Amino acid sequence: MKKLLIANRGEIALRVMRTAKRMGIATVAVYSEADRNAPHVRTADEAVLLGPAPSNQSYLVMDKVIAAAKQTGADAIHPGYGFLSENAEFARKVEAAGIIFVGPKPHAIEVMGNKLAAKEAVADYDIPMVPGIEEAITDVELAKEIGDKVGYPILIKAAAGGGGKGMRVVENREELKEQMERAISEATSAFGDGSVFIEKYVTSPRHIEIQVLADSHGNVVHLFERECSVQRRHQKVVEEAPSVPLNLAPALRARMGEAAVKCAKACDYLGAGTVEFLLDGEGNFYFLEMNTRLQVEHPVTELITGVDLVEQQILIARGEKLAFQQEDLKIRGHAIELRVYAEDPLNNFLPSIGTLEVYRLPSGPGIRVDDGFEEGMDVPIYYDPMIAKLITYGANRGEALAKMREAIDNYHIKGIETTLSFGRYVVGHEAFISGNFDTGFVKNHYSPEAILEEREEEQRIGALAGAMAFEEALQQLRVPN
Ligand code: MV4
Repeated sequence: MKKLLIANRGEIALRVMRTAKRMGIATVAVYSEADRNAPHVRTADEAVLLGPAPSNQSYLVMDKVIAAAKQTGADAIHPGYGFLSENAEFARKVEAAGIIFVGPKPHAIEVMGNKLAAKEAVADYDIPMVPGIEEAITDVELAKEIGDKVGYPILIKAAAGGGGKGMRVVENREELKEQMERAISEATSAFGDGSVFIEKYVTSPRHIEIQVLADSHGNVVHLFERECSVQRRHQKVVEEAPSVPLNLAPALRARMGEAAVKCAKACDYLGAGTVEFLLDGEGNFYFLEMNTRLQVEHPVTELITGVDLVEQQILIARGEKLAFQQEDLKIRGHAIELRVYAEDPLNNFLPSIGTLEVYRLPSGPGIRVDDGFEEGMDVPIYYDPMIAKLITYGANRGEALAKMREAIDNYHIKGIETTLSFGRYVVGHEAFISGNFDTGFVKNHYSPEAILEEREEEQRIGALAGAMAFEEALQQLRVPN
């Protein structure tokens, strides 16, 4: 691999380039008209314009991306996350063009892209799954039988869904018919595939995911867990590694890690992937789905393991053997990531567009910022609203948390609203600090008033401090020495 095209934009394009450059690999950026002046374009050795701003005319056009690789002589393509990263057809086209796809084989992407196919693939591997059915269902009478068997509440999920899209909770038998008809019609219009299936609804679970790496020589390892329970409408807000409950239960951690490795083996996985589980209050865990890409929150795993996941992706894509085994991997310290979105937490998280009039980063030991913006830039409306990831590291969770609070306070953004204040509220909340929280955290603990109250409190303290300093200054004036 001599020249890598990064089929993405923003922070993840820069993140991939950083490692490629360190490995002596030349980089090619692709960009849309809205991203002409974006840092990822300037950072790359070469850049190719794909087309107009909307992603369906630029970053999502497979043939344009592949043509850009051919034109520049790139011998590999890294898809990042989002866009074409979990598109089996794209992976197939890249391979057919004689270019290395830095990611799994099309087959694994396809299998894991369908939740029912995924369950079927891992069924023989002794991986715990939520009670329910493993096939598409349309018959309401049959659904009622299943509901009675597993017990209410139940959850109807779309086979082609994922990330929470197309899910419906059914509280009792009487609601089932109506909810099922809705779920089928929603899935048909959203995914062009009306297949739905049923699971028992696990109430108040934690969302724990396990990072895996698989090489082309049959070696698979896991790199422990990430705790991703703090989400707002299926959008992650804060992620951390390791997870508090798994720190208290090393045997459970080992079992979850082994289950994740089995998932990777079940679909003949290659590269970096993530297996999602639900963990209930009794220490039961259940397979949810496998994400066949590098994830947004991968840095927390990098910080606690010392492994550069992009480097591993590249080495694996080159056909090299993993240089370490499971026993070589250890958790060291604690890492927390806060996603900074251009959204207004005081106004129902509405996208906030505009110019970054002030954009100053926190820095220092234990602080990492992965971003794709600079002071003076506009935040375009066409793409994901995430502008940065603020990641902190400490010897333990308390230190990582203290660093996070300090880093948020030293992150200065003016010109747009961001979710920094929301993040500050989360990491200062007693439930988050205690580690005793689940996927209901935001719903149970957040309201815009909570941020406003915190702000007023800060202002009161600020005013008080000012008044005290003034008094002190007066005293000094009165008592000459
Ligand atoms: C569930 C569940 C409870 N029971 N499945 C949401 C994302 C998708 N990957 C699966 N999701 C869930 N599946 C059963 N049987 C609860 C969720 C869920 C959730 C999962 C992870 C993180 C946040 C969540 C928020 C609401 C619901």
